[in-house]
Amino acid sequence: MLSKKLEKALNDQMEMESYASFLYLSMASWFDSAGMEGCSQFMFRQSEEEKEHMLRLYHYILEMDGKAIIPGIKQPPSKFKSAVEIFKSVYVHEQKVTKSINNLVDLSNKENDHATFNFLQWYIAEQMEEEALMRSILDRINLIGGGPQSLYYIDKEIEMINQAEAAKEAAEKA
Ligand code: OFO
Repeated sequence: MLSKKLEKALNDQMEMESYASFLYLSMASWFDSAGMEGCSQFMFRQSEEEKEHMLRLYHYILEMDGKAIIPGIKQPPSKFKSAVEIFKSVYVHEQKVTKSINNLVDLSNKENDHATFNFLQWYIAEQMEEEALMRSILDRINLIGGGPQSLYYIDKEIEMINQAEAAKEAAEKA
């Protein structure tokens, strides 16, 4: 059984994951309009991942006899300055999510809720991976630099990363 405080905090996290899903979907749409298909597919897959993160919380709350409240999601931005700015802001957003997960872990400790503490370990590992992935994308974008065809090369690079991530996910699910 979840404490009321923890139930509320897990529901708030559902909202955060849902917002990330919509934000990344909006970025996927922007990339598609910019003709950057590789980046668009990457952000679409990230969006789906965030939805899965939200659903994982949903199922856990129900399993713990709590009430999962389906959140209203505020509209994410639809205009972005550039591809580089998008990846920078994804990194910042992921850091924000990590902080929120860390706060949840602290709360589960305070409430002496070992089951929730254990459940949250998956998110800790996931956030470490997500942050590392974003850092490596930003490093590669830096290496590509700002030459005339840089957007083309960024798109190709992200397309390859996306394929590798999709293969990794498929292997984990198999
Ligand atoms: Fe679910 O926040 Fe990113 O990974």
